[in-house]
Amino acid sequence: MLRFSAQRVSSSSSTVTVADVSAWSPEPFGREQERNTTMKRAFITGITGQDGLYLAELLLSKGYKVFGLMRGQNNPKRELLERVIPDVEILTGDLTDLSSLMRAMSVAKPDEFYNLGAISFVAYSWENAHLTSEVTGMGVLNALEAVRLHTAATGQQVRFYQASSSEMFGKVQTVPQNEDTLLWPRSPYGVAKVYGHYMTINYRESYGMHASSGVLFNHESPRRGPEFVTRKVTRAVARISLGLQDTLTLGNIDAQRDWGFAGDYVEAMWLMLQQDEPDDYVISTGETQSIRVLLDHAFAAVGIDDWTPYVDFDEQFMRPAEVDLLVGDASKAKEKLGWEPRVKFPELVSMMVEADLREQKEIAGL
Ligand code: NDP
Ligand code: GDR
Repeated sequence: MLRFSAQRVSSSSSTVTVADVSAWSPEPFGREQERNTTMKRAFITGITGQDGLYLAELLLSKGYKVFGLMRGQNNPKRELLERVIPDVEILTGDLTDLSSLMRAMSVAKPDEFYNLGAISFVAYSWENAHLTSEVTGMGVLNALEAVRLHTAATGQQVRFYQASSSEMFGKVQTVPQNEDTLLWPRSPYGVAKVYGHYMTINYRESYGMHASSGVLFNHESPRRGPEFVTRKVTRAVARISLGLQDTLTLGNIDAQRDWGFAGDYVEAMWLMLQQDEPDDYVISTGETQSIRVLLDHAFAAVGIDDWTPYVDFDEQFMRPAEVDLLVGDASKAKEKLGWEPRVKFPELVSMMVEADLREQKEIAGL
């Protein structure tokens, strides 16, 4: 194994605590829009994921009746859903099974359909390219078809949100990236997302569907899956500081991402579906950081200034093709939706380290 050398970039003190995370409650962006949503019905695929949980909480807080699609006959996350969002009605189904989506639609009868379900781990998509194409790509077609067929059968109009991704920009053709930037995906996941993105636009143009696509840049939280780099780092830092782990092994720490807070980003999803006209929007902070800077902030949060003794390199975490520099321009979302990110990167990292410290102490009985 190789050890990284640090390129020191300023770190900042923590300003957001775990208490702030649990106390996070959305300040509405548009009070007028909020008043009009009483008793609306929403259907969310990907309800067990990071965004599904935050979005369900947001919609419940606005008075929605929320339905969530959960896959598998014994999904281990059912207990989490029942504990965190007990008011959500869970329906079983799978994005690869159109008839299951149709059945769920007939129960949920949603005014709004949020398609968040996907195989979302980019690194995994090279090893499971076909499956990723089926779920993350063709799954969008199934979701759109479920909406189209439901509307044809019942006359109910359903607004549709597709979770598109900055990964579609891949080998970036302009910096920063906006809604007009040429898409050049660099992973099977990115290619599948491009398919879903254009299929969403096609259904809007072909059938007049209120279908919007949010091109979201990376967004993180204490609920982020531990396979993603931010959570992998914050969890390891918590464990290292508690003496539960010696080192952390990473791949390309020079990659740069535009990282925001998931709680902010689900508000943008909701705002898109409150507009009279469907459209596509980039959602980002406009600031990019390398993984080196992430390491600076995360280790600083536990009082460690020099992280080099704790961080190793392993080739297995390198990707066949990398997305080197992502930074978004969300000015359209700011202008048309009135949306802006609220949590800054240093606060986000502190929030995640704090949450992981608490979780690791609990697990270890400390
Ligand atoms: P997660 O990986 O946390 O959640 C993915 C969800 O998809 C899980 O609920 C998972 O269910 C579900 N899922 C997987 N396979 C299927 C399937 N075959 N049928 C139905 N559901 C399935 O992702 P996030 O919450 O972070 O992201 C939400 C969406 O936004 C995804 O589409 C992602 O690609 C996209 N996105 C995310 C960004 C981010 O930075 N977080 C940025 C841009 C886009 P299970 O728990 O059972 O596996
Ligand atoms: P990403 O997120 O691929 O941008 O996709 P991830 O956190 O996995 O990787 C970000 C960058 O970190 C580099 N990296 C490592 N990544 C992981 N996971 N593990 C490591 O050990 C490691 N070392 C370095 C990666 O090479 C990469 O450059 C996320 C997902 O949520 C997608 O679903 C979403 O569409 C995009 O964000 C926007």
